[in-house]
Amino acid sequence: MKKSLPYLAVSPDVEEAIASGQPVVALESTIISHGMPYPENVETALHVEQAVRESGAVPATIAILGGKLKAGLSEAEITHLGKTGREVVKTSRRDIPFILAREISGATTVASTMIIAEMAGIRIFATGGIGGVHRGAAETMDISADLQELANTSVAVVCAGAKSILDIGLTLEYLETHGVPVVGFGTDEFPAFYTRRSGFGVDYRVDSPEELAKALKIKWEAGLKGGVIIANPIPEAHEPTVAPIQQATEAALSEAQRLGVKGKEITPFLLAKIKELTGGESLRANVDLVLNNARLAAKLAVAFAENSEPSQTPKH
Ligand code: PSU
Ligand code: MN
Repeated sequence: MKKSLPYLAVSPDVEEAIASGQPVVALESTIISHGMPYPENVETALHVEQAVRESGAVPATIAILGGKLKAGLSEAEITHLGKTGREVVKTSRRDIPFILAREISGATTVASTMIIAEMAGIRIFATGGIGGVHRGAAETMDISADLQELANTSVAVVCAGAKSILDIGLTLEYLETHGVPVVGFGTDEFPAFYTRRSGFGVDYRVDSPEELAKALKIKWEAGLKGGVIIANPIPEAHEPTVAPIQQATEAALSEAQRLGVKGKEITPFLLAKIKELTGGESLRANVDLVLNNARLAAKLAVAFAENSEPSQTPKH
């Protein structure tokens, strides 16, 4: 299907894959510019792309560059985002028109990556963790725009759950209200990003990409628009010791409060602080879980593409 959306620029390999019904996995770019330090951010982004390829799908890293919504970045573009880091504008739904109009670089969050993926015709997206309802949201009303996007935009997001910097219980309540299914891949428990357990359950446990692909296809075929969260816990072998991560999280939250960090700055601030306080342990876990999510997303994209074969192709 050829798209002629005026601001969308899909790279040739991604375009070709979409046109021929090959599996494609969308990847976000705020994790590159704001989620990890240089050079680990660039190395990770390139490894993630490689992991997607090795698992049989085409990676489409998404960002806004030079007045275009780009799906599929070159190594040079990924390096630019990683080196420029927090100077790149963290771009959610509200920011998109201004970043395009000014023709400056925008790193896409989960929300804006979903928007651009859907425009391009990509249904499967891998990231680290989603934004959510922040602790203290009853006062601050800080609820990530990611949740609203999941309510409306038809893309499945593979993530390692939501970080304990958030209020995980309220995040799950919000998702329930907005009709977003929360699926545990091989787990009954919603994972807490760096760690495998949160104490909260998932709506459905699914144990194979095929079963997941079938449910996604049915959801969208039935006209039920909106996203799906596929929560994929960090592998046991890579899970850091829980207590130091929790201590660092609490300390980072107090520090943010003391300094009055607010709005879109909070998530990047907390990630950087937790990394510092854990001596890099959280970053190592972050890299591992993103790779793990990329592999699952690719397998899911493969199953989804098989399931979605155009009807002229005879089926077994
Ligand atoms: N979670 C992570 N790493 C990240 C982010 C979330 O583990 O880099 C980024 C994602 O891009 C997500 C965004 O969409 O933070 C959420 O920001 P906010 O909380 O301001 O909505
Ligand atoms: Mn926020």
